Amino acid sequence: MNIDVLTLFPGMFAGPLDESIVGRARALGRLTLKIHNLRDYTHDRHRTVDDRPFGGGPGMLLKPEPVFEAVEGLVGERTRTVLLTPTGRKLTQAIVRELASAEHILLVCGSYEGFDERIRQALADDEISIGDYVLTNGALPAMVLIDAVARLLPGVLGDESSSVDESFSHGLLEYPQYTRPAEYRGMKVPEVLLSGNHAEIARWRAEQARQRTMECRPDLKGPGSADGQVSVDE
Ligand code: 4FV
Repeated sequence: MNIDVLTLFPGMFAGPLDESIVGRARALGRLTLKIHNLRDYTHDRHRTVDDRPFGGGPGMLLKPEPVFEAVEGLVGERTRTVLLTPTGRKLTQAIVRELASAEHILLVCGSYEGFDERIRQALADDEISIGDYVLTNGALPAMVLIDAVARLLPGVLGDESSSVDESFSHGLLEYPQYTRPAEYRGMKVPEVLLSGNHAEIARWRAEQARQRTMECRPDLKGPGSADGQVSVDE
């Protein structure tokens, strides 16, 4: 997958996307990432990218010209142009899976009070928000999206199955997990997990996932079924 990012803060991308799983995805050639500075698409001495809103109001807006020039120079046949903006659809694992199947994604980071509306109308294939809060610019949302997508790319996660049976993959939170030691400061690992009885373990895990989801995230209704039951062999 190829990802291009259009931002006013290219320096913010140095570091978080060079390490760990995203770093490995790039090293493996599963992901190519290019960061573009929006100011490189201006032609005036002050490299102007923003201006005051018509009709008055606080703050500044991203002007259309540099963004149009940049996007039109970066999009291809199969590009999905995504605006990062608080007015976008809320990012979920389902949307991440959707984006992970794209060939080329162009991420356009917001800045100032936001985009001139014509950018949204004419250039956006998609608008995504990472949550209902206001950030200083769209760089962190872009990095969040890149991280979430990169780990779903084939061959990136050591064990593909780890992205199959995790939180939100069945619309449920993940079941509790334990590793050695079997007892720590008097806290014991549930017997069923030491039993080797895989059917029992799967039943326990399904029940725990359901309970935890009902307690912590009742807004998550589980895998499409009305009662939220997870069949053990899933
Ligand atoms: C944001 C979000 C976000 C709004 C004003 C950047 C800021 C400035 N983007 N999910 N939440 N963007 O807060 O995606 O343009």
